[in-house]
Amino acid sequence: MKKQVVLYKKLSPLLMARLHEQAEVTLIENLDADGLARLRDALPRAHGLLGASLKLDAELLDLAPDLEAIASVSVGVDNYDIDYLTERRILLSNTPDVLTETTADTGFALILATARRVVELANMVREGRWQRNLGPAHFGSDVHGKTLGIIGMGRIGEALAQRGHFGFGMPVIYHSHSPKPAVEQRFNAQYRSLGELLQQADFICLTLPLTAQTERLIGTEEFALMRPQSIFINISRGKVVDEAALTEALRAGQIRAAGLDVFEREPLDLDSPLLQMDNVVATPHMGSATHETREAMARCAVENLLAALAGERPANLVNVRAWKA
Ligand code: 8YV
Repeated sequence: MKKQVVLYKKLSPLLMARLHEQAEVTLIENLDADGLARLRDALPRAHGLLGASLKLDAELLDLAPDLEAIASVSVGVDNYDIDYLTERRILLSNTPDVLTETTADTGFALILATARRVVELANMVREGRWQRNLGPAHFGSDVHGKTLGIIGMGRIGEALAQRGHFGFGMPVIYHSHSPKPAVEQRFNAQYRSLGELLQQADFICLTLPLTAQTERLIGTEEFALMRPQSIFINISRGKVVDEAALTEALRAGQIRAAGLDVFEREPLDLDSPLLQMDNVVATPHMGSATHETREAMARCAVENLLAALAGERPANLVNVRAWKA
């Protein structure tokens, strides 16, 4: 008897075929009101779930008494109740390694776009406002040789350090829950307390997960430590930052600019004050969003799910305590 799998993220034909070999598949293509109703109708039959960007809380998952595994097409798992899943022995897996390089590329895209005012100046060309050679009013800031500060030295933080050190000759300083000797050796990176990093870095990049400990880690006090020429980059989760404090820091000139791929509420409201500022580059949570990487993530999630439904330990098990001894 094939297991019942509910997908709330569309997969490529190749991966759909892979799933159909092993499971009965219900696809919920959109998570609009109708899609969510269809998802709730499908949960009572579900043994496995696969998707991303949906908060799967106890209220919803109590509708799925036979659920064995959830495969998230993401590295972040802040939208899952890990304790609830572990208590129910539901195996949660994610897709950590396959998106590291692409997400770090996004981080550097934001560093360069924000420092060199790429969006603002490209729009000036597009709108016919390029009338003469650029003067100081339109100059950006250099990236090469500046101090790269990384908060959260995991896989993505390391990949960012690699780009800064080898690609742009940037001194790298970092803050993490513990020192990383291997990173220090590879990239001549130096550990700093959070306060020291905020005071010393020219680029301050958030690459840490959203947890109870990191929620609103960067707020009014932290922005006050930053230098007026510093540039703030967030490719982690919006809720790691107090967005009102960020807006005020930009308005007050406490920081020069911000490159943001994630926000407290997504999609970002069109009336957000962040969208009224030329020194803010805002992108739509595009961190891992390339054809190659999203297919690799989906492939990883499918294999994680099929392994779990076959009684095997998934390669990327998040809640290890849920795995039977
Ligand atoms: C996307 C991400 O949210 O992996 C994550 O945690 O934030 C991004 O890659 C995810 O891939 C949505 O499919």
